[in-house]
Amino acid sequence: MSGAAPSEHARMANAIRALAMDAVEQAKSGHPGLPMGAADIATVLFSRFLRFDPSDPAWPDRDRFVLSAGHGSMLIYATLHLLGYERMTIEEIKRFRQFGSLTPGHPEHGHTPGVETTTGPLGQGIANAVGMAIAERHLAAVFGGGLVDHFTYVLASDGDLMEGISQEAIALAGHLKLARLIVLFDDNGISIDGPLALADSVDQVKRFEAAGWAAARIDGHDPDAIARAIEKAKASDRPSLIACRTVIGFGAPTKAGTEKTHGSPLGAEEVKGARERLNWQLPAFDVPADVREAWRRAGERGKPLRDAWLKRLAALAPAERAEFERRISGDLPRDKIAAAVRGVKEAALAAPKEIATRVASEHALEALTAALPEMIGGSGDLTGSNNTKPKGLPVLSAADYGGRFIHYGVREHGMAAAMNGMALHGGVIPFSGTFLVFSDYCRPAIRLAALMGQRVIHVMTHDSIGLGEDGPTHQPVEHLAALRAIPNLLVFRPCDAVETIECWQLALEAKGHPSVLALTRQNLPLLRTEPDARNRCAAGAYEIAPAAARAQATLFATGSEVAIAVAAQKLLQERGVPARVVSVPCFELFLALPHAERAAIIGDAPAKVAVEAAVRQGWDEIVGAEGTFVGMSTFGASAPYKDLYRYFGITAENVAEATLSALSKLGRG
Ligand SMILES: Cc1ncc(C[n+]2csc(CCOP(=O)(O)OP(=O)(O)O)c2C)c(N)n1
Repeated sequence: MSGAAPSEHARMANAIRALAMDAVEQAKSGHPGLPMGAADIATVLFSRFLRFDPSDPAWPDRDRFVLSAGHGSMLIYATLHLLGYERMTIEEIKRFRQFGSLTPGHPEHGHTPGVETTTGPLGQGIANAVGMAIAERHLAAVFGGGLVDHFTYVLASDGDLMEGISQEAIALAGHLKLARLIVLFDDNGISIDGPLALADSVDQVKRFEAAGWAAARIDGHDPDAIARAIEKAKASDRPSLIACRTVIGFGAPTKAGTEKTHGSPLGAEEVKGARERLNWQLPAFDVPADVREAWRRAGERGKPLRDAWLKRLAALAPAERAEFERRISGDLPRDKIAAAVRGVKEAALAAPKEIATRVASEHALEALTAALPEMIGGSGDLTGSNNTKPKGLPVLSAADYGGRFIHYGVREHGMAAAMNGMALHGGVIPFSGTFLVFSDYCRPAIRLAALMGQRVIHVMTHDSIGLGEDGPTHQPVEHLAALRAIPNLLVFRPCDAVETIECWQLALEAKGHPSVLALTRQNLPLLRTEPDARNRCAAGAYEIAPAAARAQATLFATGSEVAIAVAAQKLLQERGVPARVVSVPCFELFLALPHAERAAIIGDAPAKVAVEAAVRQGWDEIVGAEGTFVGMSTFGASAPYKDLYRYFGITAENVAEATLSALSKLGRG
């Protein structure tokens, strides 16, 4: 691979530096230090190694580049502009950080063509990249190296590597021997507070080596050293760290090498001085023709590679090609899903049993993973508890990337972020498991999945005090409310085996949404005993048990509490009070219904009572501020679960009493 002549390289890198300084100056906010310091790394990577084609930013076999230090976003915007990504015009660079521009503060996936993922919260990007590298190896195993054969590169900062999530990601990548993952560490020894030495003294090279990586230390301003290190990393049989020693704010006359360049404009004087030092005596946003030409050539390197790839795709047998294209598009084989759902429902009805919804989920997964080869499961070391490994699903390992179940280890945050990376890569639908209470450990990644509209499916079992003896550290009470607070996330809590398969279907079909399936440890009766081809959960809420006569009360419940509400309905009927029961498997779908449909489901019975073994927050939207709530207001306790339900008053008797008392307050008792 022939490198650019040093002077050309320097001018190409300086173009990134100048655009970054100018854009931050114009926006009066942003981070010039990282783009200026890492410009040499980006120039070598993008002009000599990275495989991409600006005319088709989504080409499936492109190399992935994740700017894990997302605050340095001007690095990627400047680079995309120089490479000729059509929509990344100089006007967009000038509109850095302005509303509606393609150049937001931190690059979000789906916003800017050529940007693979958002990485605002440090550490997420490197963990996303692990998921991308997993997806790449898996699809290569399934479809062959002729179709899938690319690298995943990451530019990570000190902050990324200080975050705990990076340890989970690094350990997983080392274990899985993801040799096509190459992390370029912007080793500038500076973070916001000042020198890194204030807070950190880790030897990153040793740390990565300990996790099974190849690791090297180089001068991050020496293009040949960078190129040699990347070449070596590409040939390694392990993932690689290249610690590139750089100077933050390279070129700034008085501020380079200090935290002053990290996150604020350099100021007119400093920019002027930097232009002199870099020998870049041009007006703001100006790039000379020869430098533009060199970058344009770099941008054209990928076209023949993509053309050759398209030929290989075209030469495939039609069925294989169609399947590859379907999987990359993320479209589901609707008829296969429908048949799987039908089969699971019929089996549940044919032999009604009391089973936990986590077990019902395993039954659902047996059928769904058979129908959808793109589903890749996993668990954070709770496989037997989460029931996310249906029989026969082979393990994905360093020895067999074609497997479809990942033992993520006790690394919930890294798992959730890797799942985001897998979804972002495309061609796979990741699902995985942990306990609902540990959704807190996944939350930053779930939030980003929601922000980026990625279809990842989290099976979260042991979803209430119903888990019993493990006690309050393991018993979620506020988690449903906290998850429901995340925009664009679907939180499902099915009440029986039929609702469980329906919720699975909805989660899979929700292409632009992540989902959480909150499932029980304890057994529940089958409540949906009538054959029904409809997916009733699709409305988010529906009447599961009508009143015997004009309803005096509506009992709303989710998951394990629906059976309790149905038992309360009987008690109320015995007391001459007809009540209806509405199951609410998904708030978000319900609240998205048109007002009239929602009002019809809520109904006009005078008493509205919600039952959920969790805190009340969120329920007022359904039962109103004056409505009644039977649930939790404290942490749980350690005891057999039936004792806990009795102790906390989440029983049919108590629901019936609460309903009668609500009616009497309304003057109807
Ligand atoms: C999870 C998280 N915590 C805090 C921040 C705020 N933040 C942005 S950059 C940064 C650290 C900057 O140091 P470094 O990562 O070395 O970047 P550099 O100064 O080299 O640009 C911090 C704390 C963040 N973006 N994400």
